[in-house]
Formats: sequence, C-alpha cells, structure tokens
Amino acid sequence: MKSLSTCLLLMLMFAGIGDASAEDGHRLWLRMVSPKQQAEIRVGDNMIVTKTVEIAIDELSRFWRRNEEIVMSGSVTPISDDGFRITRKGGTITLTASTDVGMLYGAYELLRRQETGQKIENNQVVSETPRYQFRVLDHWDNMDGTIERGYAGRSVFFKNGKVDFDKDIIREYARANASIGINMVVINNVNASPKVLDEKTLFHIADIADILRLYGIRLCLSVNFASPMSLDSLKTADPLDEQVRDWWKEKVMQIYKLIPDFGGFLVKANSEGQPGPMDFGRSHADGANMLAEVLRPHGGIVMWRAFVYAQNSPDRASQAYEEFMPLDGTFMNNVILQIKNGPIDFQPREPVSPLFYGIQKTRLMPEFQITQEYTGESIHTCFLAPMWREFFDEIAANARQGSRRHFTAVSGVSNVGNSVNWCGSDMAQANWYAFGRLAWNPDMTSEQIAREWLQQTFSKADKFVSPMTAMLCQSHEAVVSYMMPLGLHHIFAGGHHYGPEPWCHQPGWREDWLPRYYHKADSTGVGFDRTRTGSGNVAQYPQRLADLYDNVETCPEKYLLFFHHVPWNSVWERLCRRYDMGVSQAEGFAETWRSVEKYVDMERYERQLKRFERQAKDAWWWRDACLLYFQQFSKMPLPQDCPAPRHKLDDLMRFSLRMDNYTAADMDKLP
Ligand code: GCW
Repeated sequence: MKSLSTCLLLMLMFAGIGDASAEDGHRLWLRMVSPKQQAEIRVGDNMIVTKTVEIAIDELSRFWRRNEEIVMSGSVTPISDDGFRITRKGGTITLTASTDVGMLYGAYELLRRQETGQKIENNQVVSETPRYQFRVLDHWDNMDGTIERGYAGRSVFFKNGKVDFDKDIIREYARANASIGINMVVINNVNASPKVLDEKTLFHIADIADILRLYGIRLCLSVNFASPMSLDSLKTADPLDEQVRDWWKEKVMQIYKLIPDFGGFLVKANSEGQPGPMDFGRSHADGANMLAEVLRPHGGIVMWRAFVYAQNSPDRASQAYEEFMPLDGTFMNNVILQIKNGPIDFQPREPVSPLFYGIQKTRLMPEFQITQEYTGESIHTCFLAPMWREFFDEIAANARQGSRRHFTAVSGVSNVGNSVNWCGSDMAQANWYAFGRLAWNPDMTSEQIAREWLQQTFSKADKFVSPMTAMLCQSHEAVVSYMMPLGLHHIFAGGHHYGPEPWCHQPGWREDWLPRYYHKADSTGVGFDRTRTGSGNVAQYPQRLADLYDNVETCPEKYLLFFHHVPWNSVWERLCRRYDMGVSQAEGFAETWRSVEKYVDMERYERQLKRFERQAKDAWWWRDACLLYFQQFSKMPLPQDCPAPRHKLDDLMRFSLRMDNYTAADMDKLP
C-alpha cells in the first residue's frame, strides 16, 4: 500500500468542482461539502492508477467526511461490467473493482451513501453491477447551437455551426453523468447534419471525447444516412453500393484514429423526412448492417431507431411493428434497435410499444425522453421515474408470462442545456438523475430515487424530504390526469407540444399530426378504436395482453381511450373527475412547496414557486380546454360537484401558442 499524498498536486487540477457558491442549481445533486482535513485514501498495489482512478481518489479525498479510512483495491476475481464492491471491517472501508470506471462508480456510491445518511455496517458487503451495458444519453443538439425539444438554453457542445464548448462545463457534465452511471453520450441531434462527420468537425469532437473518457463515457454521433452524398458528392448513399461502403469504412477509420473508444452511430432513417436505405430500395437492416460492419472491427455499435410512421396511415401506433417485425433476425449483433417506450411518441402515458414483446432475435434498447417535450417542458414538475418504472414493470410482468426480451442498453433524450442549472428547471434535474439511476438498476423504486435526489440536491431534513418525495412521486400521474387521462394522447397543437388544442385543425397538415386523429371525439363517443375490429393494433401484443386490451371490460382504465372508442355516457363523468383530480394535485404542488420554504435557498425557491404556480394555472387551462371542447360532442353537463370552468372555450380557441421553446419569461403570456 502507498499513501496517495503524491497525487495531491494532480487533484488540484480538479479543484473548483463542487466549491461552495451561491445556490443557483449549477451543482446539481453534487453539493458535497469538503471536510476541514482531506481524507486519506490508500491505494492497493494491485491497482493501476489511471486518470479515472485519480478522479475517484480525488473525489473521495476531498469529500469523504467520515472517520473510516478508505482503501481502494483492484479485484483478484473479476467483477463484471464496471461493477464494484464495498466492504467494511472496523474502521476500514474497502472499495474493490476490476476496472478504473468501476472504481469511480464505487467512489460515487460511497459519497451518495454519505450524503443520504446510509451507513455501511461492519461486515456489510455492498455489491453492484449495472443492469444494462450501455446507459446512453441522447442529445438533440444542432450544430447551430439550438436544441430540438430543449428547454434549458443552448447546446453545451455546438455553436454557430461549429463545435464550441467550455472545458470546465464538459468536465462537470461528465462528472454528473458518471456519478449516476451513464457511460455513453450521443452529442448531436438524430435529425443529423452531415457536417458532424466533416473531418475538421471530428477533430474538435475528439477534444470532447478526451474529457468524457476520463469519466468512463464513450462519445457517439448521430449520423445522416445520406452523408456520403452531402459531404463527398457521391451519387448515392445506397448501402449496398461498394463506393458507399468504402466511404463509410474510411470515415469510421478516420473517427477511430481521433477517438479510439468511439461508441458508435445513432441513426434516424426514413423517418420524418430523414434519408435512409429505403430511398434506395433497401431495408432498414441493409442500412444498419452496412454501418455495423464497418464499426464492428473497432468495437462500435449501431443504434438504429425504430421511430417510423408513414404519412396518413390508418394507425400510427401500428407502424413501427409492421415495418420492423419482418426484419427480426436479420440485423448484425452490434446493431441495437432503439425503440421509444410507447408506440406513438413520448406521450405522458402510452402502453409499451409492442415491438418490445414481438422482436425476439435482435438486440433492443428502450428510448425514454428525459426532456419534457410532452410533459410540460421546463415549467411543469413531472418526475418521470414512475413512468419509466411502469415500462420496466410491464416488461418484467410480461417476461413472467413467457414472452421475454432482454435488452442490453437503455437511452434517454437529454434535458441538458447551457442554462445555469443545466435543465432549465431545478425539478427537471431529478429526471436526469432518475434516468441514470434506473439505467443502472431498474429495480429501484421511484421513492428511493426521489428521496436520494432531494436529500442531495436540497436538504436532508425529513420535513422537507417526505412531503417532496410524495409530491414528486405523484407528479407524473397528476400531469397525465390534467392533460390526457384515461388513455387520451397527443391532443397538443401541431407545432408545439405544451398546451392543449384538441380542436387544432390546420388545412393541408398531415392528419397524424393533428389531435383529432388521436382522440376521435364525435357525437357517439371518444377514443381510438384499436381493437381487433378497429385498427387491429391490439393484435400486435402477445395473446394475453391482446385479449386484455381488446375487451373494454378488462382493458386497464389508464389505456381505455388508447384502445377503445367508448360512448360518452360510459366515460364522461370519469373524464371530468380525472381532470379535476389532476388540477387539485397540481394546485397542491405549490402548497407543498410553500410549506417547505424554510428548507430551500431563496434563489431556487422563488424560481420554482413561479413554475408551480404556472403549472396549476396550466392544469386549469388543460382541463377547461379539453372538457369544454369534448362537451360539444358529449352534450352532457359537468357533474354537479365539479367546479365551474375558469375559461371560455372561445377564448382558449382564439389563443394561439406558436412557440416551441419556452423560457420562464413567457409564462405570463399563457391563458
Ligand atoms: O418526439 C418527436 C419530436 C421530434 C423528434 C422526433 C424523433 C428529433 O417532436 O422533434 O425529432 O420525435 O424522435 O425523431
């Protein structure tokens, strides 16, 4: 064993991270305070001290405040997948890992336990390995610096068409990711500019990769399938064309020369206007395999998105399954199909995409959306862990029924931008945190995640943590209730996805971009008939689920209007009550927040209070807009004990919200 005081100099390099400063939210959940005297960390001789291990040592020596000494030790028997083991014997805690990244994860686990008051008992063994091999954050950042569906400012990677970043910010970003186990990031939008593969651009991207690598994170890129045509004037991007294959081969070699641990490509092909193999008469598999083949020798993967839907199809929910099921078994094994959790598009609630049950011979990864495109952007508090848990639980429940799909990766569309608190809203940081924690261990409960996030981010006082945990864990259901209860979905206006516009009608627009395609409200009832006698979508599910969803009596109420068109008299009252429940929950959020004021610093308190107040108003807006609009068809009165609407339908219909990205400054312009 050698003492590590020699590493102190090096540690100074990382000073600055986590220093006490004004509470602007920038420090995220990493608000650790250093002890007066740095902890001494001992390092076993069997360990190679890489730069990543140095970071682990630095974090522990600066922030470990307990009396136990820490010994870091390489593992004699391998611990798989960057996992770690923590044991305590008397006053010595031993952290064991087989890889340097495992050591770093172990260090963050120790600090998390310290910060959340979880003791490690004598002789206790804490042993963890991540459930999924790739835990991926997808950024929808454009090279001009804007972020598609981003509500937290501009890109931290790009500006004015170029790679442009602040090294300290990228280091802090990487550190935050590593602290929750994220090990891959895709830094650019799936609607990808070919320019990202330009040699000059790659050169600068490599600088970002150099920083991420220290924290065990592999950089990936979204690629435009027609890049060979745009960048080098090839006549085609046909994946079976020799020249095209050579082009990609060379490009990939160029990338690996600059970024030896490059993770791979994410591809949105033949979807929403993006080019793809089908433009050349080839299949998704032809396209994905061509890229997989050139990446394979370097250890890279292809994440091929299954988010496809053709114009004006009878049921958008069925499209991806129809397109991808016939291809199952034809993808190379370094291709992972990246499938959105639900069959439509990141709605507040959807059933699990049937592809997760159907696909058997291809690797899969769910794609969640951390950025709140459809759940209130950076204004509404909507803690998404319960929603993601619902997904994992349904997959697990179905696995017990015999049809099972093991996936090795999980991805989430990031909510990070250059705003001072990274996510635009302080509460939205919880979703970044929850994504990482669930990608590491999908068995964690939402309460556990909320609790530890709150303790680290705000205060450990139980009078703060308990009510706020309850509130966070309720928030997703509340959002579903006041926006789109009982299986309603996509009743946003085309163009923005913030407020309600169930009436939205734009001549010439694609039908499946308009709310009425989804709610199908008419004089006979409401909801999308996806039964066997309707669109037939239920038949894409395994028999047990298909039967369950097909029958209006057994269909879970939360999916009722997703699968059934039901008469008004059977649903009207329930609908009204759901909306009201959502509204009163949202009103409760502001109250809860006021009740914990003394535990929160001024800046974050005020900033968040405004948002909670807006959220409550928006809940009313949603409720009134939807109920008054539907009432034109139901012709039924609101139940007697339901409060009178606060808005008039005409006023709401006249109000037009044509902005994509809100800032808090816009909040007052809403109804
Ligand atoms: O959710 C929708 C968004 C688009 C997005 C697309 C996708 C990146 O409205 O902005 O494009 O899905 O996931 O490809």
